[in-house]
Amino acid sequence: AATIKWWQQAVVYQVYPRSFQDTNHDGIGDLKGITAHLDYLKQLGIDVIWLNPIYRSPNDDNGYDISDYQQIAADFGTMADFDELLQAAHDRGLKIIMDLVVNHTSDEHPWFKRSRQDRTNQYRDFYFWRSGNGKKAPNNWDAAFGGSAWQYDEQTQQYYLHTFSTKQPDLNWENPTLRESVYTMMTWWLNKGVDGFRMDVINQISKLPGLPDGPLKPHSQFGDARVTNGPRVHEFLQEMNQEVLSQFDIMTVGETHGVTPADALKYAGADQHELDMVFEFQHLRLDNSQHGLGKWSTRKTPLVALKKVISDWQVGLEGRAWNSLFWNNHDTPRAVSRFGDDRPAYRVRSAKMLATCLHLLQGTPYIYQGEELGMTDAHFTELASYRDIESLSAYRDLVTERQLLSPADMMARLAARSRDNSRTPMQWDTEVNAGFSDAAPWLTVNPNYRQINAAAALADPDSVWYYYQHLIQLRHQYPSVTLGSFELLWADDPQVFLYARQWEGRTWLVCCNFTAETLSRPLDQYLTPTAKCLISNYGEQQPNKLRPYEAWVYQLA
Ligand code: ISL
Ligand code: CA
Repeated sequence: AATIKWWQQAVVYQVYPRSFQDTNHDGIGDLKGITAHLDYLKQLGIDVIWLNPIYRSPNDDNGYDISDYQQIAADFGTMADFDELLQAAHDRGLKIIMDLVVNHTSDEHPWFKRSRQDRTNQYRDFYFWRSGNGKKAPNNWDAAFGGSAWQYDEQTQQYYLHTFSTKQPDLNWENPTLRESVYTMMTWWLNKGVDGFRMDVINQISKLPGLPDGPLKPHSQFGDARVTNGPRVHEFLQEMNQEVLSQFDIMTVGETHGVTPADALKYAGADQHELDMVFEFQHLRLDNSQHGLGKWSTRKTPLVALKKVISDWQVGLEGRAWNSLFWNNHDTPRAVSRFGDDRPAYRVRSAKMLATCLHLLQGTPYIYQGEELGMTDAHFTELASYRDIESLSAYRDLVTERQLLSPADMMARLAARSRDNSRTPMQWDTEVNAGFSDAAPWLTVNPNYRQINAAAALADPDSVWYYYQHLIQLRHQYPSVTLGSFELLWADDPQVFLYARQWEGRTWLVCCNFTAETLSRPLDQYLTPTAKCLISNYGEQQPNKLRPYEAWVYQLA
């Protein structure tokens, strides 16, 4: 039998600490709040918790701007709180992986404060400092949160590079001292006992030599900052692996925008000695704008294209690398609102359908907090409800400054795509603010918490929650789920996602109706009377029929 690594059989649960549970009445989730819910997570059956950044930060980008890698943000508690959380998790057999954000720091990090003081200090080269062309920035790159990727700094009369906000200067990985400092910091956390890292935009750490202009973006004076998959990225990751990662029994997953399955074989190939997995985003870009506005669109994902992307990843990595499986995270809309149907009549059914579709694939599934409740998008109607830097800067850019979109149009696009959709507080019960906090929460609680909350889910055997618990049990019980090969059937069907998994002569068939319609399909060619149902969201299958958002898994005889 193939040797299975522990993280190949694991299910990961992503906790966004700011929105999980407040325990000290400031409206902000904290570490003690996570510790308080470990039994809830254990009962769900997950194996690993991924924590979004909890380090000291001025919070320009909710903790992705770190001013001290070895201190806990005061909002979240203390290092003693962290140690207690880690111990309590380990006591329950749960692992914890940390977010590692080393493409950039905060401009308030001591490295950057020193770096900006003069042109010759020993930290100068930890970042990218360049003189402009006259009054123009060193190149035409755009920043992810709007405007130029270069910020002029009066003190030394040069520009620094920031591919995200001006408060997130990019680190220069060409500098060996910087790399060693990062490795030392990583080793410090691993020695503490953390079980791995999710690595933020890790495929951006090697910039193109000479930092050349990128192709002009549609409707923009800026060019595409071509910073992904640079020439030295694999060398850096192999060095990191050799010096740090390979010394510990951990799991690593790289956040890698703009990668194909072929790229993933380099980052996470079984014998590459880099990372264990990557997050790919091809399946989350299929509903992007067709008019050059990137993610700011209200389109729906076409199912045929979605199936093709997923199939390409399943087949492309089979036996050579390992997939990460996810519908949503803290940067995306909620799965049920985006790919399912969050209307009351269909929410539960479609949330279970999406869970079936994802959890039966080969790879490691990631559940984003609240997904197990079928939590929905925020559906904000006021700009003032939004907190996310990306949403606010996109509105300023597209509506206020360039007037490419009307306010109403942009509000519809924010409602469909804002990162705040998934960041609203966790809905625990029907108490004030959904039991998240008794103070005003940092981001408005979704008013649907009166119907959608953990207490209600735990009291209802038919809830989305128990369905996730069942899916996790299936994965832990049957090697078919972890190891079976994947084959897409009915590739051109625009409404049904049908695939087979094969393991040691056994075939499992996974069928998902992605629509609110009742469909007829020739399923009896597969489902003989002896086929055995392993899980479904309606009960027994009806011959050659699929009800709205019906999903099932059968073992064929
Ligand atoms: O959020 C995005 C699109 O809506 C992405 O383009 C995002 O900027 C990209 O996935 C990188 O994300 C990661 O790094 C960012 C941080 O803001 C995100 O929260 C994080 O997941 C900068 O550190
Ligand atoms: Ca708090």
